[in-house]
Amino acid sequence: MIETDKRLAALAAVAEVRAGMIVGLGTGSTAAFAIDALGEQVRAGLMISAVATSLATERHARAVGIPLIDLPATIDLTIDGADEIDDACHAIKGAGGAMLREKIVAAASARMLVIADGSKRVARIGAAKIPVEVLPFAEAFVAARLADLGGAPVLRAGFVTDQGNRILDCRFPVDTDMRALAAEIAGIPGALGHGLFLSEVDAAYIASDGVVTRLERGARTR
Ligand code: ABF
Repeated sequence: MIETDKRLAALAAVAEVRAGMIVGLGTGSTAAFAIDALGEQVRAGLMISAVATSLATERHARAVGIPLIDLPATIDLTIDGADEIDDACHAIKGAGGAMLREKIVAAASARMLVIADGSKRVARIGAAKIPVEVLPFAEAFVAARLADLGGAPVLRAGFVTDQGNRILDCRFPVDTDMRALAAEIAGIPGALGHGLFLSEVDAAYIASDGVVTRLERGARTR
Protein backbone atom coordinates (compact mmCIF):
# COMPACT_ATOMS: atom_id res chain seq x y z
CA MET A 1 0.00 0.00 0.00
CA ILE A 2 1.56 3.24 -1.17
CA GLU A 3 0.27 5.37 1.73
CA THR A 4 1.75 2.91 4.24
CA ASP A 5 5.06 2.97 2.39
CA LYS A 6 5.12 6.78 2.36
CA ARG A 7 4.50 6.76 6.10
CA LEU A 8 7.20 4.15 6.77
CA ALA A 9 9.76 6.10 4.75
CA ALA A 10 8.80 9.26 6.63
CA LEU A 11 9.11 7.59 10.03
CA ALA A 12 12.56 6.23 9.16
CA ALA A 13 13.74 9.75 8.33
CA VAL A 14 12.11 11.30 11.39
CA ALA A 15 14.09 8.84 13.52
CA GLU A 16 17.20 10.86 12.55
CA VAL A 17 15.80 14.01 14.19
CA ARG A 18 17.43 14.92 17.52
CA ALA A 19 16.47 17.43 20.21
CA GLY A 20 17.69 20.93 19.48
CA MET A 21 17.86 20.49 15.72
CA ILE A 22 16.65 22.95 13.11
CA VAL A 23 14.68 20.78 10.70
CA GLY A 24 13.76 21.55 7.10
CA LEU A 25 10.21 20.44 6.33
CA GLY A 26 9.47 19.31 2.78
CA THR A 27 6.32 19.61 0.73
CA GLY A 28 3.96 16.98 -0.66
CA SER A 29 2.01 13.98 0.55
CA THR A 30 5.07 11.99 1.70
CA ALA A 31 6.61 14.93 3.56
CA ALA A 32 3.20 15.41 5.20
CA PHE A 33 3.64 12.08 7.01
CA ALA A 34 6.96 13.33 8.40
CA ILE A 35 5.34 16.58 9.55
CA ASP A 36 2.58 14.64 11.31
CA ALA A 37 5.12 12.39 13.04
CA LEU A 38 7.30 15.31 14.09
CA GLY A 39 4.25 17.18 15.35
CA GLU A 40 3.41 14.22 17.57
CA GLN A 41 6.94 14.19 18.98
CA VAL A 42 6.91 17.95 19.56
CA ARG A 43 3.62 17.69 21.42
CA ALA A 44 5.25 14.95 23.51
CA GLY A 45 8.09 17.31 24.43
CA LEU A 46 10.71 17.16 21.64
CA MET A 47 12.38 20.57 21.31
CA ILE A 48 13.09 21.45 17.69
CA SER A 49 12.49 24.35 15.38
CA ALA A 50 11.67 24.05 11.71
CA VAL A 51 11.78 25.80 8.36
CA ALA A 52 8.92 25.23 5.91
CA THR A 53 9.52 24.78 2.16
CA SER A 54 6.07 26.03 1.17
CA LEU A 55 3.05 27.90 2.46
CA ALA A 56 1.11 24.61 2.60
CA THR A 57 3.81 23.04 4.75
CA GLU A 58 3.90 26.15 6.92
CA ARG A 59 0.15 25.79 7.59
CA HIS A 60 0.50 22.06 8.25
CA ALA A 61 3.43 22.53 10.64
CA ARG A 62 1.59 25.22 12.59
CA ALA A 63 -1.50 23.03 12.81
CA VAL A 64 0.44 20.18 14.41
CA GLY A 65 2.38 22.44 16.77
CA ILE A 66 5.86 22.55 15.21
CA PRO A 67 7.59 25.87 15.96
CA LEU A 68 8.68 27.60 12.75
CA ILE A 69 11.54 30.00 12.13
CA ASP A 70 12.71 32.02 9.13
CA LEU A 71 15.40 30.44 6.99
CA PRO A 72 18.67 30.52 8.95
CA ALA A 73 22.16 30.20 7.44
CA THR A 74 22.27 26.50 8.25
CA ILE A 75 19.72 23.78 8.86
CA ASP A 76 20.64 20.52 10.58
CA LEU A 77 18.43 18.06 8.74
CA THR A 78 15.85 18.35 5.96
CA ILE A 79 13.24 15.74 5.09
CA ASP A 80 11.50 16.07 1.73
CA GLY A 81 9.79 14.04 -0.99
CA ALA A 82 10.75 13.58 -4.63
CA ASP A 83 9.27 12.65 -7.98
CA GLU A 84 12.19 10.42 -8.98
CA ILE A 85 15.29 9.24 -7.13
CA ASP A 86 18.11 6.97 -8.25
CA ASP A 87 20.53 4.92 -6.20
CA ALA A 88 23.15 7.67 -6.30
CA CYS A 89 20.58 10.00 -4.68
CA HIS A 90 20.07 12.15 -7.75
CA ALA A 91 16.50 13.38 -7.66
CA ILE A 92 13.87 15.19 -9.66
CA LYS A 93 11.55 17.30 -7.55
CA GLY A 94 8.93 19.94 -8.14
CA ALA A 95 5.73 18.20 -9.20
CA GLY A 96 4.30 20.01 -6.17
CA GLY A 97 5.67 23.30 -7.47
CA ALA A 98 7.75 24.09 -4.38
CA MET A 99 11.21 23.23 -5.72
CA LEU A 100 12.66 26.73 -5.51
CA ARG A 101 12.29 26.92 -1.73
CA GLU A 102 13.03 23.19 -1.48
CA LYS A 103 16.36 23.73 -3.25
CA ILE A 104 17.29 26.65 -0.97
CA VAL A 105 16.42 24.68 2.15
CA ALA A 106 18.29 21.62 0.84
CA ALA A 107 21.36 23.71 0.05
CA ALA A 108 21.32 25.17 3.56
CA SER A 109 21.08 21.73 5.14
CA ALA A 110 23.94 19.79 6.68
CA ARG A 111 21.97 16.64 5.82
CA MET A 112 19.14 16.27 3.32
CA LEU A 113 16.94 13.18 3.28
CA VAL A 114 14.50 12.20 0.55
CA ILE A 115 11.57 10.03 1.55
CA ALA A 116 9.50 8.14 -0.99
CA ASP A 117 7.50 5.06 -1.79
CA GLY A 118 9.09 2.58 -4.18
CA SER A 119 7.33 3.97 -7.25
CA LYS A 120 9.74 6.93 -7.17
CA ARG A 121 12.91 4.83 -7.35
CA VAL A 122 14.44 4.66 -10.82
CA ALA A 123 17.64 3.34 -12.37
CA ARG A 124 18.33 6.73 -13.94
CA ILE A 125 16.42 9.96 -13.38
CA GLY A 126 14.96 11.72 -16.39
CA ALA A 127 11.55 10.31 -17.22
CA ALA A 128 9.72 12.65 -14.82
CA LYS A 129 8.87 16.18 -15.88
CA ILE A 130 11.57 18.66 -14.91
CA PRO A 131 9.85 21.83 -13.70
CA VAL A 132 11.40 25.26 -14.08
CA GLU A 133 10.13 28.20 -12.04
CA VAL A 134 10.05 31.31 -14.18
CA LEU A 135 9.58 34.98 -13.50
CA PRO A 136 6.30 35.87 -15.27
CA PHE A 137 8.03 38.75 -17.11
CA ALA A 138 10.50 36.29 -18.66
CA GLU A 139 8.10 33.45 -19.48
CA ALA A 140 8.26 33.53 -23.31
CA PHE A 141 12.02 34.07 -23.31
CA VAL A 142 12.73 31.24 -20.85
CA ALA A 143 10.31 28.93 -22.68
CA ALA A 144 12.17 29.56 -25.94
CA ARG A 145 15.54 28.81 -24.31
CA LEU A 146 14.20 25.63 -22.75
CA ALA A 147 12.79 24.57 -26.13
CA ASP A 148 16.25 25.18 -27.67
CA LEU A 149 17.64 22.81 -25.03
CA GLY A 150 15.12 20.15 -26.09
CA GLY A 151 12.84 20.46 -23.06
CA ALA A 152 9.47 20.94 -24.85
CA PRO A 153 8.29 23.30 -22.08
CA VAL A 154 4.60 23.43 -21.16
CA LEU A 155 3.20 26.12 -18.89
CA ARG A 156 1.60 24.55 -15.80
CA ALA A 157 -1.94 25.82 -16.32
CA GLY A 158 -3.56 27.80 -13.54
CA PHE A 159 -0.59 27.36 -11.21
CA VAL A 160 1.17 30.18 -9.39
CA THR A 161 4.06 29.41 -7.06
CA ASP A 162 4.31 30.65 -3.48
CA GLN A 163 6.61 33.35 -4.85
CA GLY A 164 4.02 34.50 -7.43
CA ASN A 165 5.85 32.91 -10.36
CA ARG A 166 4.90 30.37 -13.06
CA ILE A 167 6.17 26.90 -13.82
CA LEU A 168 7.28 25.48 -17.16
CA ASP A 169 7.23 21.68 -17.09
CA CYS A 170 9.86 20.19 -19.37
CA ARG A 171 10.59 16.77 -20.80
CA PHE A 172 14.12 16.28 -22.04
CA PRO A 173 15.40 13.29 -24.01
CA VAL A 174 16.16 10.42 -21.58
CA ASP A 175 19.86 10.34 -22.51
CA THR A 176 20.34 14.02 -21.57
CA ASP A 177 23.44 14.82 -19.50
CA MET A 178 21.57 16.05 -16.41
CA ARG A 179 24.53 17.83 -14.85
CA ALA A 180 25.16 19.85 -18.00
CA LEU A 181 21.44 20.50 -18.31
CA ALA A 182 21.19 21.77 -14.72
CA ALA A 183 23.99 24.25 -15.44
CA GLU A 184 22.35 25.38 -18.69
CA ILE A 185 18.98 26.00 -17.01
CA ALA A 186 20.60 27.79 -14.10
CA GLY A 187 22.24 30.13 -16.61
CA ILE A 188 19.00 31.32 -18.24
CA PRO A 189 18.08 34.80 -16.96
CA GLY A 190 14.54 34.66 -15.59
CA ALA A 191 14.70 30.93 -14.79
CA LEU A 192 14.61 31.09 -11.02
CA GLY A 193 14.98 27.45 -10.13
CA HIS A 194 14.56 23.92 -11.44
CA GLY A 195 13.71 20.47 -10.15
CA LEU A 196 17.05 18.74 -10.74
CA PHE A 197 18.62 17.91 -7.36
CA LEU A 198 21.93 16.36 -8.36
CA SER A 199 24.14 17.09 -5.36
CA GLU A 200 21.81 18.12 -2.53
CA VAL A 201 20.45 14.76 -1.36
CA ASP A 202 22.62 12.89 1.16
CA ALA A 203 20.41 9.87 1.70
CA ALA A 204 16.99 8.50 0.87
CA TYR A 205 14.54 6.25 2.66
CA ILE A 206 12.49 4.32 0.12
CA ALA A 207 9.71 2.01 1.28
CA SER A 208 8.31 -0.75 -0.91
CA ASP A 209 5.74 -3.29 0.28
CA GLY A 210 6.45 -2.33 3.88
CA VAL A 211 10.24 -2.67 3.65
CA VAL A 212 12.39 0.45 4.03
CA THR A 213 15.68 0.73 2.13
CA ARG A 214 18.20 3.44 2.87
CA LEU A 215 20.26 4.82 0.00
CA GLU A 216 23.28 6.84 1.10
CA ARG A 217 25.25 8.93 -1.33
CA GLY A 218 29.06 8.98 -1.16
CA ALA A 219 31.10 12.00 -0.22
CA ARG A 220 29.10 15.18 -0.57
CA THR A 221 30.11 17.05 -3.68
CA ARG A 222 29.13 20.60 -2.80
C1 ABF B 1 7.74 17.65 -3.08
O1 ABF B 1 6.50 17.07 -3.32
C2 ABF B 1 8.30 17.77 -4.41
O2 ABF B 1 9.52 18.22 -4.69
C3 ABF B 1 7.84 16.58 -5.15
O3 ABF B 1 7.58 17.07 -6.40
C4 ABF B 1 6.58 16.24 -4.46
C5 ABF B 1 6.42 14.82 -4.04
O4 ABF B 1 5.13 14.72 -3.59
P1 ABF B 1 4.50 13.40 -3.06
O5 ABF B 1 5.27 13.02 -1.87
O6 ABF B 1 3.08 13.82 -2.79
O7 ABF B 1 4.61 12.42 -4.19
O8 ABF B 1 8.48 16.88 -2.24
